[in-house]
Amino acid sequence: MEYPAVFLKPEVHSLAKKYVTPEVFEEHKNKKTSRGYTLLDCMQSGIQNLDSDTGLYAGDEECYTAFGNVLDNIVEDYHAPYKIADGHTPDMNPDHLNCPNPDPEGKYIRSTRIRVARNLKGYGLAPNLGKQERLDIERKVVEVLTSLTGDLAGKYYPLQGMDEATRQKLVDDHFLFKKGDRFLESAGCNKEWPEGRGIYHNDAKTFLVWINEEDQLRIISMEKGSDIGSVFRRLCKAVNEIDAKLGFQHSPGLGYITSCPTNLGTGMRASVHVKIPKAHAHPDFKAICDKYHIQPRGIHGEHSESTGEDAGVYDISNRRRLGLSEVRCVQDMYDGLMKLLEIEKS
Ligand code: ADP
Ligand code: DAR
Repeated sequence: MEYPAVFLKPEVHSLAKKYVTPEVFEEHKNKKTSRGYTLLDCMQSGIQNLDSDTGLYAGDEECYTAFGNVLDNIVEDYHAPYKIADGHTPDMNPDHLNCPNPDPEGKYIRSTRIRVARNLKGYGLAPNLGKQERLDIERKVVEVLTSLTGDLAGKYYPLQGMDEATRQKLVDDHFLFKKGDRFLESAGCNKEWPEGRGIYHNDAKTFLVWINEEDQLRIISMEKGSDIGSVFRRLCKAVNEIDAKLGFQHSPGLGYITSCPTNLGTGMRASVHVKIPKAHAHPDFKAICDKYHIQPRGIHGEHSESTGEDAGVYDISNRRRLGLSEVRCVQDMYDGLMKLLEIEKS
């Protein structure tokens, strides 16, 4: 196995390139996890997508410790200033949240969504799952979800056999994932698509679970408007019930294990879709997002732009997910959002 020559190109700026130098690659290139995954396997997305920021997906939880401190370096770079030795502390108690509704009149915020990523113990991660494993995961998770009651009660809709109009409407209405993007494609997450993939949701579509996209589970709470407390309370209730019935990959230093290092820890992304054209145009917009650990996106999923009638509406979410609790993740989003709304209004 040879060091990927594309990494020598100046336009490649990924964390994989930064920390997998030719010397580091030589040291670890022949190592394999017990599921047979190599460092080169992990780097495929960053090799095939030169614009990657991270450029690496773990094929199983051993990847995080099998290649020396390569992944530790990537994790501690993205989630700075967290140090893995410090240990990750969770907090999913909604009473600890201090997020009064920021826009009760609905002048700016269209909708709120908070999601966490989870992966079952005893399986690989999305880039390195066999077809039968994916089907087993789907069966086990659906069995637990369809036992939920109250406002979490709902139905599972497999992608296999879903008519195209229904699928597209779910995607357009921001409920369902698109077929994995080019980064996930190169990482190997889209094998045997769409078998073993699907979406569970309640009638109101305020509680949803994606199965076998980038992670085995994405547990989602969302609703129109900006009642962040309500969205977080629903998510905490659902996660506590699901965590009690399924065992998830987890470690003291990395928290919940995910395929992408950026999602480790809480696996949580708390977002609002908010109309802030003036704040976005402000010369300090990027500096303010960096200061408040905010990641701006378009509103049609990662790597999308907000155009046409959605121009000026952005997906604003917390960037950090590891080394701070779930309550803090939501507070990060909230504090950054309040600053951006202050600028928008001024
Ligand atoms: P994630 O990493 O959480 O999967 P993506 O950016 O890929 O995030 O978005 C997944 C889907 O969730 C997309 O359809 C996106 O439009 C939708 N979405 C994300 N945040 C919100 C929000 N606050 N309100 C409504 N839809 C949202
Ligand atoms: N664009 C890829 C993905 C990084 C974070 N997003 C995830 N995991 N969906 C990159 O390596 O930059």
